[in-house]
Amino acid sequence: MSERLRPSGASLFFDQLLLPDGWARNVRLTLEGGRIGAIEADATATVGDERHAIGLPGMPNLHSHAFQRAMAGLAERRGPGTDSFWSWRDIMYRFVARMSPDDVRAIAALAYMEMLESGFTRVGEFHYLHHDRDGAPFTDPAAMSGAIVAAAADSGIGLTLLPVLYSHAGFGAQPPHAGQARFILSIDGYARLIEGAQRHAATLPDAVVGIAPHSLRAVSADQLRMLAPLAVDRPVHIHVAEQVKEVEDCLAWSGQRPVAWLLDHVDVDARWCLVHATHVDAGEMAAIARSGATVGLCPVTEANLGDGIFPAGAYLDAGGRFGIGSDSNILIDCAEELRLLEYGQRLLHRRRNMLARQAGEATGAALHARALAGGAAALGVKDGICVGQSGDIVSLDADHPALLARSGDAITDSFIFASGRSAIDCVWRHGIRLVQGGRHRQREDVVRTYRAVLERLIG
Ligand code: NGQ
Ligand code: ZN
Repeated sequence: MSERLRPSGASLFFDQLLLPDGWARNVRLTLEGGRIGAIEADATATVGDERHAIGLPGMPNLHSHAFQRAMAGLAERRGPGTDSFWSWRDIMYRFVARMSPDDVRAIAALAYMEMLESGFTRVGEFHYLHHDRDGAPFTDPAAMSGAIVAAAADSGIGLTLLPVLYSHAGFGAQPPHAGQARFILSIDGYARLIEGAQRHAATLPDAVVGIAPHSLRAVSADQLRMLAPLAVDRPVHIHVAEQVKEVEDCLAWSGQRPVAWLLDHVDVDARWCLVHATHVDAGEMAAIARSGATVGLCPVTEANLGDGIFPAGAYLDAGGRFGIGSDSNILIDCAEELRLLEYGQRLLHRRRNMLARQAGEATGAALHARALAGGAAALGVKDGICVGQSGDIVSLDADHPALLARSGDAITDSFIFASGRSAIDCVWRHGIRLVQGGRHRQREDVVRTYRAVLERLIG
């Protein structure tokens, strides 16, 4: 972490603060060395306390491909055929072919700054761009992971780095396409990458390094088995069942649907995050719930890429756990991910308050609490504002019109459905106030560097 983002001691006083067992009033919270030192509810503010009206825990963003932020909006023009996820991916491959580690650092720093400004305080970076532009490994095989770690340090966001194993173009270990050359690793190369990534990540205050087989398309059944020893005690993330074509190809290859195949052949447990899992049947949903795994939902990207709508209500009925991610970073907005998750269900079922589970439950507050718990589990950290935890806190502007005369869960509901990020005032991450008045402290520098990179990549 750079000098300018060093944590210091501070005491914060919130009129209302969302703690693990609900909203508390008049809460005095001390920060020590980046962590929460003490929490006292029904307290009296003392001189020197920094006063804020409303505070919530920062949200984990469990799935990001940071570099894709730079092409957001550039794949929205109709092509000659039927545009799909796969035609978007061709455009994305052409874009990624040009990026250097410094480019990735600048783009990721911009994306992470925007995440912080929207209320995300930790990112799960599902990182598969490993090699140089000609497909050859860098001298440091983890150089690109180093660029991601540097971007996390530049922005101050918490990082769960998920270096990705990518070896094949399709089910049954098909040879990779030319456009995938920068991603390709063997199991041995992957083990070295994890070591290198761990070395880079050790420079951050509370980084986690996990394991990420890209998908059942890109990693063979044998490779999945060989990953098991590397995966001990780490988060494990995989893309699964995002597109109907993937379900069809998996059925043709194995006779099973992707989630069913995964749960049958691999020991999936609470360390796992199944990203998307859009196309699941009732049996698969129940099996995911039993495994304790988290489903990583990315509603904005899933809408943008035409993936489909995850059956979230039925999945919650089955007792399933989920978190949210910004994936392609077409738009970076924590509240919007939660809002669209609920709205997809409303549009599909023509009902309201779909993801609250019982009468009287506040929908936005319930979504927020579930995504917080699921996201933290998926990223290998503890959730919520508790003593000993990293000081990852978001304050809201109580004078925002959408929040006037609100208290308790009505605040969370109004934030998610009625104001979104425009109500965010400050964001602390590891005890440092990185965002104030909705703007990151390093916004100008980060945007200046990003602008130079974009002018070269696109201009
Ligand atoms: C990715 N993104 O890895 O960036 C993928 C596209 C693929 C999403 N799945 C590539 N949303 O899945 O083959
Ligand atoms: Zn993804």
